[in-house]
Amino acid sequence: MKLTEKIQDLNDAGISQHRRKLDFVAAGLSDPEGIISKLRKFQVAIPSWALGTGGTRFGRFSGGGEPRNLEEKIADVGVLHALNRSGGSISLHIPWDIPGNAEEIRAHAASWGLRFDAVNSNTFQDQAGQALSYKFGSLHHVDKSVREQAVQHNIEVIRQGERLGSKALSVWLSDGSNFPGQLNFRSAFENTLESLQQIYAALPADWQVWVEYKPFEPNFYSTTIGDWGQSLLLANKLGPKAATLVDLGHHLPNTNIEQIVSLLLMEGKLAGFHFNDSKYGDDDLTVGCINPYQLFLIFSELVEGMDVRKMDHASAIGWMIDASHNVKDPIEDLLQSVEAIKIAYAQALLVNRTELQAAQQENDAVRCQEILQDAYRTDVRPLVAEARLREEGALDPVQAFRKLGIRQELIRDRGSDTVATGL
Ligand SMILES: [Mn+2]
Repeated sequence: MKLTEKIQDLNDAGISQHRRKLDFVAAGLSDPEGIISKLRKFQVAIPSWALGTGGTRFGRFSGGGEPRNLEEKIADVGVLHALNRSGGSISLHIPWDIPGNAEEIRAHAASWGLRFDAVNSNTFQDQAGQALSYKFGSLHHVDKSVREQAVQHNIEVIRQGERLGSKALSVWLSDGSNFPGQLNFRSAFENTLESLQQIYAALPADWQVWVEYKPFEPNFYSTTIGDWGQSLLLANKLGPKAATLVDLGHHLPNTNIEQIVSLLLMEGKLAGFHFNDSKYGDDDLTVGCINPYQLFLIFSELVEGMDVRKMDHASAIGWMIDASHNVKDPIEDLLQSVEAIKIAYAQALLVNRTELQAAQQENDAVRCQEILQDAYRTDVRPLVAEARLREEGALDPVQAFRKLGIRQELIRDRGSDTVATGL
């Protein structure tokens, strides 16, 4: 029996209870069908590097059945997408993933209903056979020949991405310094800009470059693209095909990320998102596991800002997960992350914008909070489930993954001691 048929069989058992919950929630909403139809279209890209059990710098404990190559990573995303119908694309990291025959890889992905999202370059570690080292950075390096090597790598990633049907290059640099005085900040920035300009010049007409920022780690004194201001400065100097990528974990504690999002949208410079959650730093925890209210507030700004600019929620911005952890089954973790994103999105769609605007005009802070929290405290899970059911996904994706014994099957096929590449 095919996976989709097995999923439908499982759904039958819970369908009447689901209908009762849905009817109850829908009765209190003005346009439940409008929300369901938006949820059906909303897709989140799955990173190839999150399909194996993650590690820490202290160790790594494999759960077994991990993908051994790109084809198996694609198959894992395919299973996830069959279950939740919301993970319809995959984001590759090069050279962790080297697409051999691009035509075959593309066809393989298409057979699972998947396409390729942004491709990610990697100049934060040295690769075997590489002529020059990135020990002291890449695009910002004091030595022009190191910068040139890093530029060439990024251009090669664009070429690989073109063959796969991607439309964006995502650049995250670990470039920075560990000690005061180690680096001339201005030269580092200017070198980075010049390098990015060369990469920008190699972009195909319909491509974008997404510039990611991060305040610290692996460098602990300065990071050359350390915050959204530095990223936006670069994106503005580069031109219309460059924009800022926001990774939720790449902020100092308690940063008001929703405000950053609002202003980047205003400037037309929000490229997309790397979703995860964190308590202390770049923890890469499951989306929504620590601070779901913050996630809702971010989505509330996203929906408001995109609606003002008449942007299509599903396609105008790159939605991606960037998380990895060391104790959960990677597929279950990703299913939880996608679910958290869709819940926050649905809640944000419920915010009564007209009333909020009126309350803001009247400086009625109490009313503003009531309006936001009224949306946040609505149980939208039946709407998310209904959207998934109409796309022939599972009523409860994590339960279906377990009941169908998918991990056990993968361990049988791939072995219990496989280690996914790239982590
Ligand atoms: Mn990221």
